[in-house]
Amino acid sequence: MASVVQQASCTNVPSYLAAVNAVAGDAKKRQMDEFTKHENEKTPLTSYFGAKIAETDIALRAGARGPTVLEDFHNREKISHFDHERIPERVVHARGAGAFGEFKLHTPLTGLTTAKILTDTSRVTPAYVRFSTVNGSRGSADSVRDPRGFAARLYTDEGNWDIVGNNIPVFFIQDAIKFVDLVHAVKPEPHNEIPQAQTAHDNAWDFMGLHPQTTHMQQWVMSDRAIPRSFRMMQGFGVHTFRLLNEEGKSTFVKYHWTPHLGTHSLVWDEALKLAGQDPDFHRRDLWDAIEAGAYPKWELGVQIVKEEDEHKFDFDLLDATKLIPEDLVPVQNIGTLTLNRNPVDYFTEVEQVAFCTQHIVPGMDFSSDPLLAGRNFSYFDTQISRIGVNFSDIPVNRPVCPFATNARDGAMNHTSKANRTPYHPNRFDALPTTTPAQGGFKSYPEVVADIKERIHGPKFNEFVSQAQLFYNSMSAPEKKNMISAYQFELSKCYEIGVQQTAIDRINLVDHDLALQVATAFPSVKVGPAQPNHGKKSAFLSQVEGKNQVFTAAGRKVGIYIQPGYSYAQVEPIKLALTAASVIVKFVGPATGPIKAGNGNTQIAEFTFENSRSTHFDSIIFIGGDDDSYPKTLKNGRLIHAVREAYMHLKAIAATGNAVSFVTDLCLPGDFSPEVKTSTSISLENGVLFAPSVGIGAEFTAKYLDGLAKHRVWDREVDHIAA
Ligand code: HDE
Repeated sequence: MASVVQQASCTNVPSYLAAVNAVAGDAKKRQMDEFTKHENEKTPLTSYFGAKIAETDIALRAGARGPTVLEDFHNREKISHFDHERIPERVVHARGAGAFGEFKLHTPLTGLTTAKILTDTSRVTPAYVRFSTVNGSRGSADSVRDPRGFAARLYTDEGNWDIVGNNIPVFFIQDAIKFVDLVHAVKPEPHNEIPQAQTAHDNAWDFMGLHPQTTHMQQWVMSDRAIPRSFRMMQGFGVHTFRLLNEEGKSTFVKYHWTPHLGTHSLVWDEALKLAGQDPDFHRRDLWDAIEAGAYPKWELGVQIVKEEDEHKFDFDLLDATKLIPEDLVPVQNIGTLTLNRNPVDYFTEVEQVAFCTQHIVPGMDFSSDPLLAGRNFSYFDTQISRIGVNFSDIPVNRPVCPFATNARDGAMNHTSKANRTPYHPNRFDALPTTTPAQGGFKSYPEVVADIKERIHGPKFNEFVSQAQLFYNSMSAPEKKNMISAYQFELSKCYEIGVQQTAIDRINLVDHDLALQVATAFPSVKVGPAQPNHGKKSAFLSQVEGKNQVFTAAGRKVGIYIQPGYSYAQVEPIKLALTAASVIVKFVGPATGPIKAGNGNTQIAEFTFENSRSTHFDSIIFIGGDDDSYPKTLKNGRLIHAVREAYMHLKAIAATGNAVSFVTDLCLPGDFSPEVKTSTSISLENGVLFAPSVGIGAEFTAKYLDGLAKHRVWDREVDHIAA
């Protein structure tokens, strides 16, 4: 059943031409094209070494019923290559999806850096982003509770710049040496490899309980941030503090932010759980479909700038990746726009083999001494060598678009003949390739370091609670409620009371009321005495009430449900208005293909009642029919469930004409006043829009778009969330 649902929701056949033609003049695309092999039916099938092959379906055998013979080189070659088709999946962030695009700077950081990508507004820089979950295997589901990777690569004219970030601005740990313990703890437990792609187990919470440094990140992961609605609706963060270096070699600290044009929005947990089965590719498909439809996702690149001399003015350490710089203290300045506009043509070579490295920076930038970043600068390069091989930088998706020349030689799968007889520096040919100390070659920042070598962090690294409180205090009421449920779900999957107790103790340090509420689900654990909460809030952290949050209907996916005999006059204006507002409209019918309206016109349904669920859409609309018998045709368990489910998931719903009574009487009896069925005007109750007898005009579509843009109907009766 689940697989039927999954397949049928793939509505866009990958369009090779769309992908190839999308970005004229893109230097990265032109480069990739040189390495792209276009096989078609006119090319004869050959062996891997070019011999034409006459038969590929039956192996060479000694007679019709005899043994298969070893001599068949084609059979051996075919199977043997297949045997070696996989490379190891990433040790973390194994499941992901990527896309190409471009970055345009609009506000130069003049005087702060020599990096042209951050100062030259005339450039269009090819870009690539891979989004991922962290914990699960390559085949796990997209919608699990987890941070999301947001690894961006900018193919600048000065070399590749990778910002290997997440959708959460802080991290679990402060020092890379702890990463191994963290990942061993959160991954499926080693004895039975359960659970997949989740932290809802004893080891994960044991680790978090024993490591106070995880307190802040834990709040984010238990919040709705860890179940994003879409990759297109996620923020991205470089997390660490980096440096910018100007002409004089002066350094400024910087944090990077990606802010989505569509706003930052999340699923609700029940929806996320269901999607893991109903469409495990939910996020990957959403990104793919949006790009194929020309609804290119965009983000603003923002920077938080801190002068070198202000390094110590905060009550947290800029080198501590478990802390953010509150935007209330240092505003984010948006400086450029990233657009993703081209899907890959080959997932393996363009997504699986993309190899990000935090150490990929360009002249005019440098690292800070964040101990987490230092470890990453080692780890990424190292992991690519075992995952892909030492020549991973030769793979097309990893090549820079600027000229590049190194003295690296040999290694497995080296496929470029380097006609250079002196691969060392200096050499008798005037040291080709030359170094460029005076022409902008990369130079490290000459940071003054004079201290004792020991295993120690700065004193501010030892404060773990303040920003966790800031985050929790800043949440709106529904977000707090969701966090309580998330904690209860996760800890209920821990079977050791000691693990639950330590977790509650830690939550109690953040907020006593939160601990009391979470603990209602665990009668065996005790909540200690109230601890002080500083009560401060940030105006920027809530997804419901946060400053700068964007609410738009654009990019949303709406399912319009129709049955034969539906009213074309009701469908058409909605379709036009939604499409004009950049909403992705999908029709759901009893079968795919043309569905006949009462007036004989047809509308193509791409989804069926059986192969889709309300979870595939941001909102659903039920269209009435041209005659009075129409509502009877809607008496279908799937449809009734769709309305109840969308209602429970707090989504905007609309019904027109005689489909109104279907919603009020059959699906949600008792939730609406009786007048909504007979009213001659439009009514909006509990986030459901009813137009029983009026024509579908500007008022209806404006109200509907407004509800859709709000993302969720947060004040809908909360009991339904748990129902
Ligand atoms: Fe990673 N991380 N990480 N990580 N990470 C990897 O590199 C690592 C950390 C992040 O789409 C690995 O290519 C260490 C923070 C993303 O291909 C590996 C530490 C952040 C991706 C690795 C961290 C990230 C990775 C696995 C602690 C957010 C996916 C495969 C110091 C700022 C990149 C690979 C892609 C992937 C190591 C912590 C983000 C093993 C040692 C903090 C988005 O090298």
